[in-house]
Amino acid sequence: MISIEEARSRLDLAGQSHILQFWDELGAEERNRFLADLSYLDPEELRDHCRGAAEAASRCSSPQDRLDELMEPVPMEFIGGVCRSDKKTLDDWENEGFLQISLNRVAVLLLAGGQGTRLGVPYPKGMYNVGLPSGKTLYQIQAERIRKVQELASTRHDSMCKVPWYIMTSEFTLEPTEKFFKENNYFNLDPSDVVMFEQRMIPAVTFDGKVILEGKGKIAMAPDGNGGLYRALVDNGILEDMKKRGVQYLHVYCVDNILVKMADPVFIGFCVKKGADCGAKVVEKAYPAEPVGVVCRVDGVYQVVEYSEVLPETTALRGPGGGLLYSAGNICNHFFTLEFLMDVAQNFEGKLKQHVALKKVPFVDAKGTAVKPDKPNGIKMEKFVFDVFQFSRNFVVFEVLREEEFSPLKNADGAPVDTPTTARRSLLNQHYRWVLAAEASFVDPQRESISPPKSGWVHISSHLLWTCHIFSCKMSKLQTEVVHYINETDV
Ligand code: UD2
Repeated sequence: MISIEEARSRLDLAGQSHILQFWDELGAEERNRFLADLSYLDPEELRDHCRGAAEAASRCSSPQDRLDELMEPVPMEFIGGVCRSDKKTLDDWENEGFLQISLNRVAVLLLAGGQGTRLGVPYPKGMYNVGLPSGKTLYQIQAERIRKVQELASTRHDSMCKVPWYIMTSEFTLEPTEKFFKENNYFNLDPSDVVMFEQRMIPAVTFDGKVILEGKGKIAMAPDGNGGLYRALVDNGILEDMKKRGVQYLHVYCVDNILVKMADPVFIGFCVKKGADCGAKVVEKAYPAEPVGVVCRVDGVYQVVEYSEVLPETTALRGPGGGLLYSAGNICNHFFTLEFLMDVAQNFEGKLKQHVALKKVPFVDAKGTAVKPDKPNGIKMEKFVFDVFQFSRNFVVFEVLREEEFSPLKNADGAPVDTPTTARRSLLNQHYRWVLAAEASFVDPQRESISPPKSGWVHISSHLLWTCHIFSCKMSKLQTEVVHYINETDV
């Protein structure tokens, strides 16, 4: 740990000496903790970060920084996808995906370092229970899907395969996530196959480039965005770990999509067969203001333009057929080869764009009084996970059906979209469709036949918890054709 003299001289160098303005008022323990935090700050990096943030914030609303004029939609023929392909092609991709999984070449990587401010719960989003009859949390649903995909690949190829689960957390989410997994016995996954690591945190800055103090002895820090992944992979030796395990392909996804298909064999197989080093799943955008980025070309290069960085009039543009011109909605489901990630780590990480987010950051004022601002007062700089697409040599896009693959949990109930209620309904509706597709029949507890329940009422679960009892399904059909991603065998 550094001394107070050293801290002062570093902060002077960075032009941030105000950080120690309350030093004399701190107790011994607080001082130690503060110095420990300060010892991680490199003065030059801090100076550049603060300057860069203030400059970027002053520019961010200026027209020359906008990409709207340079955007072009992705040509339709470039997009592969579920609806555009026949059964044989889809089967081929799925077979390829399962083969790669069975050879232990596929891992999943969860981005779970976000603070989940919109949902407003004081714990990591993955621990959220959306109110399914089984009471399963997002983490449990994801863990069970990993077990299921491992099981299916193992059965098909007579192997005992593993799909390691890498989980990127942040200072906010690491401890509770670890505790939650331990308390839940890692949801019956092998703990050595669940690898948690932490992304970096960076200081929030005022509009005039000063680090914000959250307390008298505490800097307001925030995770460096989900594009902090690439530094975190290096900081924590994760790329080596992947290499050691023989992993070649990564499915990277975000925590809050209740319908996420873990290590989706069709998507993996599609990307592998196309020889892609990088790929993105998309759904057709539902409405112009939907908060998803769009995959498009900017100056001829494929990339995602985030919803927060495009003008409303651009998102509302219509194509010749009347649909949205920019309709390839990013759902934060990405494919990367390990080789590509290594290339990014070595050659491109430093070139990733810093995005500006203007936020309400609680702070202490000059008198040391805690203030909760009611309008944005601070700048948080973030990198985005998809900003590496531009460095890809062979980038592919894969379109999937929204009702099968995308229903994110972003907001608390009461909001019009992306709430616990909408997420729960999406999953239950999907199970209902699966059961109907399997030609199941529905019976009451006395085994009397009843008419099918309403959609949104069927929940297939390993614990046999559903609102309506289902006894006489054609199980072989249900298992082989429909129940690919749930951990269920005993309906
Ligand atoms: C993300 C996508 C957006 C769209 C949407 C779909 C990005 C930058 N944007 O927007 O284009 O696909 O999802 O739901 O990917 N996270 C971290 N560390 C951080 C910040 C976030 O791990 O510092 C994780 C977070 O825990 C979550 C994921 O990244 O799992 C996406 O973050 P978000 O929910 O804040 O992103 P959103 O909805 O603005």
